[in-house]
Amino acid sequence: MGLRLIFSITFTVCAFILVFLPFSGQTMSQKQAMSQISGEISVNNAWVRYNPMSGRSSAAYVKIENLGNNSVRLVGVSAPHPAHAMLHQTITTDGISRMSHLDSIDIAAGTSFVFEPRGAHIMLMNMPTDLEMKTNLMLELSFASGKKLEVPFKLCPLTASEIC
Ligand SMILES: [Cu+2]
Repeated sequence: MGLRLIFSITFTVCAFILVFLPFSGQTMSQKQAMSQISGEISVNNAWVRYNPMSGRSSAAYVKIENLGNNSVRLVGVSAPHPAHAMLHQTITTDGISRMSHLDSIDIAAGTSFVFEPRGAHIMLMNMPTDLEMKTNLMLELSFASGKKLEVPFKLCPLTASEIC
């Protein structure tokens, strides 16, 4: 009886390790691949809702985390030629959404700012129409301190509501 119980516990533990370890390992490496840390700034989930159709405008989203003790100010984003990028906010009043330009974004110490669909976004204009899906678009984030951070943004389809 006692031996059976020990065997059963051992089996359960082994099964648990076999079943869950590969998955937790995979999740960790995926998270690491998506996260980029430079000094006090951590960047996660950088992606573009890529619109290769007419108009050539797309939007980029990212989470920027300030791990430091001082506030940081994002003052601009630049995109590779011929595209150009702007900081935008979507404001919905009485059911009507419109976009407004943001000059800068302050991120207080220990907090994060999230660019996401229906909220703040990095507006991309004059985008090339022939980019390969799931490749990366390199955007450069500029901060008031003079720091510049080059970040790979994954190209995702128009239907995506989060990183693909
Ligand atoms: Cu916009």
